[in-house]
Amino acid sequence: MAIIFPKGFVWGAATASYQIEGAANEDGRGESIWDRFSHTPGNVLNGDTGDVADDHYHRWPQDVALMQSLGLKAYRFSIAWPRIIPDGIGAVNDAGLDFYDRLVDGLLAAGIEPFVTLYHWDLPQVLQDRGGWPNRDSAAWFADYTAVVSRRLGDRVHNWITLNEPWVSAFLGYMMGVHAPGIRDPKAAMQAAHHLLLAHGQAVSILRRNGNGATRVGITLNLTWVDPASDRPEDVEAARRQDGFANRLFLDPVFKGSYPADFMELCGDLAPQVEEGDLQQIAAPLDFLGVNYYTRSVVADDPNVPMLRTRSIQPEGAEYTEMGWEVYPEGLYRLLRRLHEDYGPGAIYITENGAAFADRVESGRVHDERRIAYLREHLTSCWRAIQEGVPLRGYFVWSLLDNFEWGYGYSKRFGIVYVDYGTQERIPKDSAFFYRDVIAANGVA
Ligand code: IFM
Repeated sequence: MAIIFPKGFVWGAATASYQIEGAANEDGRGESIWDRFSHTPGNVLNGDTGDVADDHYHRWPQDVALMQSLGLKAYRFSIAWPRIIPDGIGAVNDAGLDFYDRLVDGLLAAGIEPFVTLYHWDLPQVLQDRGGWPNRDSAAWFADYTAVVSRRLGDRVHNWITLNEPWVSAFLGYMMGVHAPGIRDPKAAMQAAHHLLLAHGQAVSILRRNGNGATRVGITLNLTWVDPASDRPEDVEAARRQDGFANRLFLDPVFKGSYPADFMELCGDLAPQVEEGDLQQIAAPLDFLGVNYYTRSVVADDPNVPMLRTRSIQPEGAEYTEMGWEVYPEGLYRLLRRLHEDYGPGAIYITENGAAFADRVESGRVHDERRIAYLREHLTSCWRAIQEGVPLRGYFVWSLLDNFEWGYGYSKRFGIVYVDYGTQERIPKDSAFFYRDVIAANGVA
């Protein structure tokens, strides 16, 4: 059966600044929390850093040509805040703005629509030294940065994503300490989550003001489908708690203007300080929701685990990626249906979906059959959701290129294009050719 997508469906690929750019010390770029974190021994596998990464800062024309050769209609990338305002606040570094200006022009000349993410985790280190996201001033810092970027690019960039995965910024960065800035403080993490959302809400009107009337604004959340490990009422309740933490903690304030009461009750003293008017700002109307989906979550009740009282289960017999994530395309279909029914965003984009596998180059080719199967199955889930009325308008594969996978360094390859880190050669994997054919056919054979 052929699966054909609606006319105008946006086919894209996504990346993020620190994961691909390199050129960490060039043209006035300041230090980010990921520079500091990755250069601190013990934080990143093999001591890898983003200093060079894919050298995209220098090779972007070649990368845009590669995108064009695949027929991409859109490209999602992020802006490195420390390139634009190296001290976090104050003086603007024109050379940083110039880089993104050239990239945007290059994309438009190639017929590729830019989708710009303002924050994909590279906070200027100086702002972390002032307390980072747990400091309420962070919302104002972000507003200033948003204004600078959108004044420069708002005439040509129509699609803006304020934040990428604020759940990860707050909880991996400030609670579990496995991401920059490496802090383990649950209370600070909850406050960071709130300030990230506030920063998002305040940025929305700035982006609209600096656009040319065609501006569309969204936020990207990492969302999951949560299943209980069994039908036991305790496990079903555990799944509800997990859903509160993983999904509703961000969806409810953005789309309903309130935090989920059941989750806030669980938080007790850890609940964030929320000021009068914050939630109205956070719930600023959006044009779209960006969804990053990789896997589902299966949980069991576990009274020994503080607060959430849940334990993750890895279902037996399932397929797992190199990240240890279960391949579960049905979860994407169910998630999309649920988002449509419970939150009704005007449009949804899959802003990330993809998988890491242990790719190998053989005679100049990378036969990544498992990635092709992963993509095919997840695209089928997207198509099913569209048939049932979900306003899914586009899909961005994660990722265009193999890149710096945060705490895992360069050990995990998510790209549809292989990167030889020794030579910086780009080798399109079989999945890139598969995706090229999907785009050309506007569907999956
Ligand atoms: O590489 C990351 C990306 O930066 C954010 N979303 C998940 C990806 C895979 O872990």
